[in-house]
Amino acid sequence: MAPAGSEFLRAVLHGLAQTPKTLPCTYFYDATGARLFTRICRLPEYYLTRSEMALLQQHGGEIARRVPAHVGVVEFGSGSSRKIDLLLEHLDRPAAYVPVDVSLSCLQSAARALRRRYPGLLIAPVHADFTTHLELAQQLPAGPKLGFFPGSTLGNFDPADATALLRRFATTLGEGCQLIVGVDTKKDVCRLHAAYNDAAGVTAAFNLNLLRRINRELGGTFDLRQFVHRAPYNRAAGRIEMHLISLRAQTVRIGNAQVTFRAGESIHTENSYKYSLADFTAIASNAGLAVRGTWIDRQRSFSVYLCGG
Ligand code: AVJ
Repeated sequence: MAPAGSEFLRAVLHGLAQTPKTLPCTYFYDATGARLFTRICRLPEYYLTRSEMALLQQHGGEIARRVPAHVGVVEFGSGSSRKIDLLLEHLDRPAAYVPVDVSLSCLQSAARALRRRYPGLLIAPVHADFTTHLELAQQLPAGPKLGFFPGSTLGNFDPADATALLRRFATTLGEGCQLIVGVDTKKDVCRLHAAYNDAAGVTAAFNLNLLRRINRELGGTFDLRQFVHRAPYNRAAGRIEMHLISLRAQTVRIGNAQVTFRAGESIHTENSYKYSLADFTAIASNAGLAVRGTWIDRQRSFSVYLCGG
């Protein structure tokens, strides 16, 4: 098998050869990036995590009652697994919990904590990128399956990819599965903008850390002072876009390759799509899933959907 680093190199060189330049947002989450993301989740401006936790706290029991007993739970992009508790505590004798994540350190510490808290529950972590084809049959006992995809991670995918991803989750989970998806809502642009342009600059550091990671892991020569974070809302597309803007004309080396930037040129690092109820229902239905339950808080800050095949 090729070392994981060469896949990163290939993705980076591919993205930076595009017009406009892009970098894949999956690579935000090295150890530093994961730590910065945890700090983002605690920012006063970043309402997403708090709103979703509150929804799950408030409605976890009601959601769990719609799920059969002995369900095998798969969480796609589980990170620190801090939300699954709000379901596990209400589910009727779940058969297994399978966290899937690219960060091995997150996965291991989450599994350790969950094993302590639920000594009777089979915890079977899978170190993988959830966007790739997943074979979970060995991890999961026979019986009904529940997918869990919180945090508005779906927002990272454009509508066509989001549809394909949900369809793939349903295939992985199998006939008769259910899927809980948490997505951010369309709302006042000022609130959206503040959440991705926080006063403390943590989101900027998170975005710039991608360049730091390229420097460290791929022998890059990015000067982090020569790029700035921008995160505008693209109203037509219904998404926040994260960019790194080159402050001047410059050439950067990455291993043996060279990449040149114009002054003001952007690297588009992330999309974060926002969903109305109609937007989400359309994506789910194109993926062959029906929306069976919808939970939205009073301020309409965030939404949680229960889908079924
Ligand atoms: C983890 C993809 C949901 O889009 O809000 C946070 C990532 N980027 N601040 C999001 C993120 C900038 C986050 N997701």
